[in-house]
Amino acid sequence: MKSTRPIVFDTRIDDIPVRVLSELYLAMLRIQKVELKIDDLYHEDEMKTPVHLCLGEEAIAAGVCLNLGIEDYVFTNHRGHGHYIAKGGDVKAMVAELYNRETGCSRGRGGSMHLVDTSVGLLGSSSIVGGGVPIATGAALASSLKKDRRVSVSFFGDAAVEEGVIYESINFALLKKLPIIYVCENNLYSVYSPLSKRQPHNEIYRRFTGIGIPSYHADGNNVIEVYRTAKEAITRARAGGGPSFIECRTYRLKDHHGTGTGVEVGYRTQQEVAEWAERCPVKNYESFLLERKLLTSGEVERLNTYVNLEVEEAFQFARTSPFPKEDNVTDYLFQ
Ligand SMILES: Cc1ncc(C[n+]2csc(CCOP(=O)(O)OP(=O)(O)O)c2C)c(N)n1
Ligand SMILES: [Mg+2]
Repeated sequence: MKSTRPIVFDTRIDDIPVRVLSELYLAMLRIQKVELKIDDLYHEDEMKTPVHLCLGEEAIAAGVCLNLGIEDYVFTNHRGHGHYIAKGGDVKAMVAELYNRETGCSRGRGGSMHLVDTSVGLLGSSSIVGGGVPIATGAALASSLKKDRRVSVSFFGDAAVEEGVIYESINFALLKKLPIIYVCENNLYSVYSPLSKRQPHNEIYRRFTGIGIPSYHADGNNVIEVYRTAKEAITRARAGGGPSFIECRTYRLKDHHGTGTGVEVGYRTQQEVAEWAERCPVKNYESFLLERKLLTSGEVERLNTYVNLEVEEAFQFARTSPFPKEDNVTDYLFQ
């Protein structure tokens, strides 16, 4: 699973407003710094939730979600921190959720894999592989019937395309021309199993081209490529042109869950992780913005200071927030 290929940013970016170019950076920075802080504090065992960090995958969440409005819908999976943050979610509420507090976005009852925040259109997270896909398709059907011009995005991993429900959902979305984008974050692994041992072809999007859905692939570590690809698909969906499938190839720099790298478990090598760390979407994009003089080093420093503060505040808020009370702990749960 080598990829020494450098990230190639398109130099013709005049069509993207400078404001958007820096917002993409800010969104990725925010995701990265929150994840790094979780990584740092997880050993304290105060976050009573499994965590699946998305370090290395920041560009997909940012590149897709910055094409969406707050009224649009996002559905995510077990690796959903980045999607929640990029959709405009409240970092304080997300971190409080990991600390199981009443102030969490799911009132502390859900944890990392069950983030929900209807105020920003994050309608749900499912830890069942592929589980969010039919639900997102249903939301797109509702939008289509109501003609509310909302677009739904369903994020899932490369393992989700091994579930039958995705083919049923896409068939239905095509039939009804639903306003939905299926975004496959192909990070080359399902837990400890590499893609090459699970699927006959490593270009997932080609399979979907075969079933008739417009299918794209983008370098998932190149935020401009993801942003442009998602823009085309989302614009078409909003205009009534139906669904699209986007495969974004990427790599998670951390283990499947928790804070290791996976090297200690033995299913991948230090060299592979190091090669992909070179392709860090945030650092590479930052260098691009500096080289192109789209941001100055002073602005980069200010943004970093700003986000560091935001993250500190979020963790402070979470750790000082109350837990659900014993007599209402089962509120909001199906019983
Ligand atoms: C239906 C189902 N089968 C198996 C699992 C166990 N499981 C949890 S995450 C995961 C792998 C997910 O891989 P992928 O979809 O590629 O997402 P990634 O973790 O790589 O982001 C598996 C098999 C599950 N949660 N649900
Ligand atoms: Mg995967």
